[in-house]
Order: sequence, then C-alpha cells, then structure tokens
Amino acid sequence: MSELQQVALNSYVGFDTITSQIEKKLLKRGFQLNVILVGETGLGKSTLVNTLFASHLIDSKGRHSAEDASRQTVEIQAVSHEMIENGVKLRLTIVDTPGYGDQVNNDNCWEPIIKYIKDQHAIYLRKELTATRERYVQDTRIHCCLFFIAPTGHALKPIDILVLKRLSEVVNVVPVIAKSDSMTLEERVAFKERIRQELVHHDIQLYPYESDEDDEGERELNQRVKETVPFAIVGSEKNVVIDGKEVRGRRNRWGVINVEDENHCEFVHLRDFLTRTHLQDLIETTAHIHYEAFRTKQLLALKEAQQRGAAPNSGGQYANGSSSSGGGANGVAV
Ligand SMILES: Nc1nc2c(ncn2[C@@H]2O[C@H](COP(=O)(O)OP(=O)(O)OP(=O)(O)O)[C@@H](O)[C@H]2O)c(=O)[nH]1
Ligand SMILES: [Mg+2]
Repeated sequence: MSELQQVALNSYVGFDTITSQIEKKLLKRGFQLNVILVGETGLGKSTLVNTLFASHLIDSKGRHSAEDASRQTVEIQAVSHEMIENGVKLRLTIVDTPGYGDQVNNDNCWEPIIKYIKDQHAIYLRKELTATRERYVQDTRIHCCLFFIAPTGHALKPIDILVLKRLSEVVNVVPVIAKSDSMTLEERVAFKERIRQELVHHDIQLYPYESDEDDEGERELNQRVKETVPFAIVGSEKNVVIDGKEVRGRRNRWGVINVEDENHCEFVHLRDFLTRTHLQDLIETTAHIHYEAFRTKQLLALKEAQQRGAAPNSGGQYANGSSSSGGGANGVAV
C-alpha cells in the first residue's frame, strides 16, 4: 500500500463536508430554468403559461367576453416567476412564441425560434469570454422546448416533423399533446403510441438522451418519461367549481376537467418533470450537449477566421449557422 493511501485511511481531513458547502452555495444562488413553447397557432401555448403560473400573464386567444378580440401571440415573449420552496429558489422563465401554420407559405417558420435559441447561446458565450466576466453568468439559454402537437389522432403533419427535426438539433425537445380534453382516454393512449412510433420512424432524437454515465435510478426515471411522452395536457386560465372547491379547469361537453387531476390529464406529470424530477438534468444537458456543440463550432470558426486574418464581424451571425443569412466562418460573432 502506498504512503498516499495510508494518509487517506488513517486520518480524517474533513473534505467530505464539501457536499454541504456545495449545497449551501447552490441554495444561495438558486436555480434558473428556461422553457420555450413551440407549436401551431391556437394550440394553447399562451394558455399554458398562465396555467403553469396560475395567473393571467400573457394574452391568449381565450376571450373573457364575447366582445373581446382574439389575442394571438405575435412576438416571442418571456415571462419569469421566482418561487421559493423550503429555502430553495427557482426562477422559472417561460418563453411564449407565435404559433405557425396559418400562413399560406410556412417555409422556414421555425427560423425565428431557432435563432432565438442560438442567440441565447451566443449571449452566454460572449459573457463567458469577456476579460472581466461576471462571477455568475446569467443564464438565458433554453433548457427545454415543449412542442405542442394538435390532438388529431392522425399522423404528425409534415411541418411538425420538419420543425421537430430542426429544434432537436439545438435544444432538449419534449412533445406534448395539446388540448387533450378533446380526446377520450383510449384515443389518447393510441395517439401517444402512434406519435412515439413516428418519432422513431423519422429518426427524431428527443430528450432524455441515453448516456453511459446514467446509473440504474436515472435510467429508470428516463424510461418512465419515455413511456409517458408526449404528455397529454390541458390548459386553462379560469377556475371551475368541483365538489364546492375552486380548481383550475375547463368545462366541456363531457363535464368538467380539473387540470390538476391526474385522472383527467398529465399536466401535473409535466410540471413535476420540469420542476422536480428533471430540473437539474435539463440544465446540465443543455450546458454539456447543446451549448457545448454551439460553443465548439463558434470557437473553431473564430480560430479559422483569425488564422486567415479575417476579422469577425458583429452582425449576430453564427458559424455554419443555417439560421443566419450568410453563415460561414466570416460570419462568426461571439
Ligand atoms: N379545449 C381546450 N381549449 C384550450 C386549451 N388550451 C387553450 N385552449 C383554448 O384554445 C384557444 C387558443 O389558445 P392560446 O393559448 O391563445 O393558443 P396559442 O397556442 O397561444 O395561439 P398562438 O398565439 O396563435 O400561437 C383559446 O380559446 C383557449 O381558451 C385546452 O387545453 N383545451
Ligand atoms: Mg399565443
């Protein structure tokens, strides 16, 4: 046995307190989770923001009275809420996007969303690379993209497949079945299975990804998510009365839907997934996979440009970025 190992065995040096030191620091700093909502127009994205935060924050198309005008989302809009539970701080930011699909030509309708996601990576990289960088770089990188699927019961639309493919290259994508109150339980089960098969058929890689580093517990947790997605959700901005109690819900031709009731829909499962079971993993996967890929590409292109003596421009373009006009190594901006 070497001398080094002897020391480790015979004397207590106390470095095991590092876990509580890390915990204290993490608690002080809190967590930041950024979620983006993407999907066809009218599927209830803005309504879900309000359901998650349980207050009216963003205009959805839901009208409060018959005279109200329809309130379609027309620009990308972020809303944040800070929550504290048992001394743990979580700042949740939801980025609502305008729906697509109602234009005559939907070509490249995903471009502004991909650009928004890449822009957040670029902002983070720029902050990381400044000489006097801040101690904690504020994180606006998108950790999860909820992709809204219409409750049709049929195959995914070609436009959805295209958008899903593009999104899954840059962000953790989690599909959800929107307005699932319009389906029976049997229809929902069959539709979920159909979507899962289609995703495999089109080779769309969605979160969670398999990793050799996963332990038994993580593997089980991810397997459960894979069996549940797409989460069948229902959103509502209003309360309804069930058994004399006010709950967030909707009234439809079959009766009353309680958004928070697991027998009615999977809204609670989605919320648990985001804020409980996969919070840290979504953040880590974004940093280690999606941001890392962006960062590597940018820095390599920057190096190449410098070697050729070309000064990088500051036009907000990315190396080889199909979302930017121009692209190419000369379009590097970090
Ligand atoms: N039945 C049912 N209707 C819903 C649900 N969620 C939202 N709606 C209704 O669907 C309509 C559209 O909702 P929005 O939240 O504005 O949809 P959106 O996806 O933000 O639409 P864009 O901003 O155009 O992309 C409104 O009348 C909502 O009340 C749901 O879960 N079930
Ligand atoms: Mg909207």
